[in-house]
Amino acid sequence: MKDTAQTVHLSDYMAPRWLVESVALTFRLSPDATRVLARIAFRPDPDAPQQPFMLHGEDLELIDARIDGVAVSPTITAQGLTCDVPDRPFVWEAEVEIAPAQNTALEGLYMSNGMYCTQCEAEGFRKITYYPDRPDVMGVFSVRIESDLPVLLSNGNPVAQGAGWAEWHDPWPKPAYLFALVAGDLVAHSDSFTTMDGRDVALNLWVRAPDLDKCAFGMAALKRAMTWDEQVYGRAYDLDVFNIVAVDDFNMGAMENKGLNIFNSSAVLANQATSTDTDFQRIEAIIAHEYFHNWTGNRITCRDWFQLCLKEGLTVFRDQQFTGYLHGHAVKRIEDALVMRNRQFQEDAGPLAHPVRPESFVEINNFYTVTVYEKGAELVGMLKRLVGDVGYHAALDHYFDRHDGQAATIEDWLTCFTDATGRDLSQFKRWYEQAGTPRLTVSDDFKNATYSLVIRQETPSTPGQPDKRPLHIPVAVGLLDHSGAEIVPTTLVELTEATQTFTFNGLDARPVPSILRGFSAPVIVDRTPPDGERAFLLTHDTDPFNRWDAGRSLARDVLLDLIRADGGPLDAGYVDGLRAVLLDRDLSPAMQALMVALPSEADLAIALAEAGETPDPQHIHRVRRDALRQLAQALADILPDLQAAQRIDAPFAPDAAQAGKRALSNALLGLLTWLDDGTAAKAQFDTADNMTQQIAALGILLTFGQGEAAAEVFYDQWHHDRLVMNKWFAIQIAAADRAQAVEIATRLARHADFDWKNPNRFRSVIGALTGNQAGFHRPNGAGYAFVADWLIRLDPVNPQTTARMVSAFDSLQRWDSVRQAAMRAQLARIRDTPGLSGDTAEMVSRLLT
Ligand code: B3K
Ligand code: ZN
Repeated sequence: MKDTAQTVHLSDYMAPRWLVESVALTFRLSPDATRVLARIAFRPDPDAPQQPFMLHGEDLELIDARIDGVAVSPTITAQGLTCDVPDRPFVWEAEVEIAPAQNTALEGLYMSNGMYCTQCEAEGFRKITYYPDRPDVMGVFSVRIESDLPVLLSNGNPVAQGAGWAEWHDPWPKPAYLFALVAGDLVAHSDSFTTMDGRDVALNLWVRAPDLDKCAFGMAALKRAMTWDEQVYGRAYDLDVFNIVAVDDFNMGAMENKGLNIFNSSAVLANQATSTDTDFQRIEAIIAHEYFHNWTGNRITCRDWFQLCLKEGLTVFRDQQFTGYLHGHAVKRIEDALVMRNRQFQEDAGPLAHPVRPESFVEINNFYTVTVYEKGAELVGMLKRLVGDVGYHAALDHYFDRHDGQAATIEDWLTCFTDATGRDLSQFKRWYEQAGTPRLTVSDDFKNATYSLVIRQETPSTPGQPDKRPLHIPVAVGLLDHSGAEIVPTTLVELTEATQTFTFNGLDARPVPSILRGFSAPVIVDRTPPDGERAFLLTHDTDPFNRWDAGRSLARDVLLDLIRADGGPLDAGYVDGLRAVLLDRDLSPAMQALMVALPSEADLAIALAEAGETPDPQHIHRVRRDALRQLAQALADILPDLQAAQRIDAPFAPDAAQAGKRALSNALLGLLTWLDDGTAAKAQFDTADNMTQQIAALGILLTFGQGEAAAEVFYDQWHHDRLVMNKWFAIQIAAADRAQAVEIATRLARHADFDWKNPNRFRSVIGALTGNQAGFHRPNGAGYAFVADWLIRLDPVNPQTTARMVSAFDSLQRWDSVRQAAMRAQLARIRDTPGLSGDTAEMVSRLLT
């Protein structure tokens, strides 16, 4: 345990004096007394500044230490150990004892259902042995595992095995955070892949025997990802085996350990009966993401943890491209923009705001955020727009050629773009350094056949960054005439000044502008469109993203008006627009499903707060529900036929075309339920042969207060399946009426199947309540108290998952003074808990400042 929280600063970076040539580890596995023997060949880097020899280590019992075979007595500190060493290459040997069965934090070596597994990123390797646990120290690892368990895995290629032991060797130098070990009673779903360089790779997905029927989709997704990375980035796999292991107890989605990816079972196991289309898409994306890390993260890693976005932003961007290729780029862009607007913009606007490359941290695990990941990916996308596709791939080729085998920085990355394209990116670099979401205020004018757009940019201050400088922002613009024809196709204008004017000459009439096409930059556009413009764009915009966005912003304004007026009739123009969308045969069902979805309750609260008003979550919930009722009644004549038209007669496939139809069908079913008293939803629940339709029907019935019996049937059907049970817990809370959500969560937290030490199950109950806005933000503070109670209980067991969920309080500035005070009181209660972890303490203190 770290006893004093220390802030680490980017500006303090110092190159390591002691480099690792090779590491040989032996594990003698035992639940309460595992012995780890390490033999590490160190050499001094003559170019690095002199520093005392220090190895990180936490919760280790040192049995024995030697240098070049001679016993030494290092000084043990809270962070590790120091020792006098010769100023020349030497061999360090140490034996330590650890207790994986007692490791509930799920970081380092731990146990899950009788199997051993590891999670080392970011700083978990120091809980396994004493080591320079920093990403710029890369070594070649050999591993021997001794255990009676049948399957013994580590990184790299298998070398030899016998009864009770196995040896592995990873030829690629790597930082310790990519180390992994698994030992368990597992079976493999196996396949193979031949790379473009002719290497035959054995592929294995290791699971517990009852899960073998949930492996085929993940394996197929892996092969699609391997092919795509060869075709699009020219990157092939570089070992003889690629192993994936599914683990039930895992703090996040998955981990890209070299040659041995470890996955939360919810992020890899799937089949038609137990998984929704959303699960399939998420699994495909995560498998691709971890696989893509093999180049962007593993072959080229990060110099230090401040550079986290170097691997995460780029790898998210790559997995977004991959999903877009499989599921349609327009639909994917909308999904990604929703994540940015609903989650990242909120982080950027609240007390947890930080730059994509943070400048300081206490606990790096608290910075695996939507800002580092998703905004980090947006920065890659902007670079690509600025330099074009050819420039982008030239820059990436430079990056892979120059930095292979290195631990790199954002400076290295940007230099590759400059060298490949000649573009000066010094102003663009501010995106990495400056937190907050830029707001573009746009006005326009038409005179003498010239249309001008005046764009002003402003980034609000964020914690620690009161003053912001102008950013280099790519804004994609198109102009339409009044018949909907495109008179200026998508054009990229580059905003670099605080205010800039862009002109388009030789136009016959004032055009209709379509601004920020494809969501070309992660910014907020502030513009009051003339009456009718959004309805026009909803019907005519040739850019699918902006077409959707026009409908979305229209819907938001319609709902905001209703909220302010405390109800009333739904705007007829909006209803007509939606009707046209639903009847438009040129739109895909997936796109129609996105367009028919109303802005979420959180969306509406955010919009009100942005307008300087104080949202009332219960009121928003009521008005939005009434809007849905009105929409259903207004579209009553077309809903049944439309829904019937989405029927799929072909056998189930988790592909984009079928998923789009099911998404639209379920959206329509939600509306139909206002009209048929749940008959169609009940029928769908009873007859569904796939989880997408079964759980959607259950959710709808629960929303209408008719789901109790169905929830029981569902439990009887699925209580043996832990992944489906996570859904069962979560949906009852997510769909609960505002007045009952806390009570339902309280009841479910007493359920015999609520295993709160399992992060997935904890998130399914406690996390689900934080996602039910009207339920969590009850004015009496019961939601806050319930969540705080559980966070206080979980913290000593699993600080990482606790700290992550504390961010549910991030929205506090949005609410009225009573709710704010109640939220602060609960945060203070967490803060004052004796023995609180450093992880949670950092989050709470950032929220309370
Ligand atoms: N790199 C891991 C995340 C590790 C999180 C450590 N707290 C998964 C990923 O982004 O691929
Ligand atoms: Zn990642």
